[in-house]
Amino acid sequence: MDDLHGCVLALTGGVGGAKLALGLADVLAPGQLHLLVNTSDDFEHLGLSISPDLDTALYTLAGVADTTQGWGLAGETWNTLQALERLGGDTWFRLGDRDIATHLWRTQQLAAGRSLSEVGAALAQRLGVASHIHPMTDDRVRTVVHTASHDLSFQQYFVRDRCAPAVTGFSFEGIASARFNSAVGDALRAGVFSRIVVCPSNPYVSVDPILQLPDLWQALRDSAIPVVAVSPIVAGMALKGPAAKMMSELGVPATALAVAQHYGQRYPGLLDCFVIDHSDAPLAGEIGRLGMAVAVTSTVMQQRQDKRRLARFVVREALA
Ligand code: FO1
Repeated sequence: MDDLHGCVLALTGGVGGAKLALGLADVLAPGQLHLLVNTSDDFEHLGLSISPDLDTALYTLAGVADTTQGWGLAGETWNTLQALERLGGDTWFRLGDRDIATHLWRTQQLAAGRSLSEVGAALAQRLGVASHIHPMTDDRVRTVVHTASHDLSFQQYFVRDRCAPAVTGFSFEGIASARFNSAVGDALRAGVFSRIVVCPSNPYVSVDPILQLPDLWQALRDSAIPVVAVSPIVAGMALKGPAAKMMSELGVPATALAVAQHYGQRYPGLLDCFVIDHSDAPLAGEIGRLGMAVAVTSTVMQQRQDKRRLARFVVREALA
């Protein structure tokens, strides 16, 4: 177990980021990991308030996630969805029987006036998770996916349409008036964190909505805490999900260099170190010229030991 003399704040989206989050939870002392999780994929469906990325983090750290698909619960059954299908209801978003309990409970608690943070903390406590899982905001922010012909909500694009439409851009409805998570703001000011990690999540639809919350990236930059980001693109392919496809549709080469340029241009001075895979080592010189340190290691996380090894690397060796 690594005693860093401080906590780690990790910014994450869904399945790809949760892998490194699990490695970080494994190598840090209990309670030392704080996750700041994207909530712009959240949506209301069948009358339920669904927070996919918060639940992916929660289930992964609780050791109850379906590790094959990356989201939802292991050993899930689908009776409710099958019954709904017979009724002619909407079944494109697959909600398992036990997962539905989480959404029912969250929906009820939010309707009773509790915040997303309070509900998340209670869920984490009940599932025995020692890490702190913070929604990026308690306010409503929703990703809008733009295509040449129409706009889509994120889950319509991602799940219903299986990322098939070519994207032309993204916007985050509600972001201008959203306030970033106050517990994370307090912890930043109190000097609780010794390292900030940007997980290998999708830069456009997972990390951008977090960093574009008013004042957040500037607060992280000005904190003087080292910020280390892991590239979600390895050898021209996304570790998980549609990041590489999105990049080529946006006219950006699907490379680790382009991800570093994206972060460098949008959030100047934020990243102290960019971690890339051995297969992308030839890009190190050009990334370094963007004004950040570059660290090269194995970033593909298949086994639990890969997650722990990368976690140790980002908290200990990168920037050492
Ligand atoms: N992803 C899918 O690809 N198909 C699904 O039917 C689906 C259902 C689902 C239910 C609950 C939940 O918490 C997550 C779910 N996800 C599903 C994952 C989710 O849509 C994405 O992983 C994230 O929004 C992207 O970060």
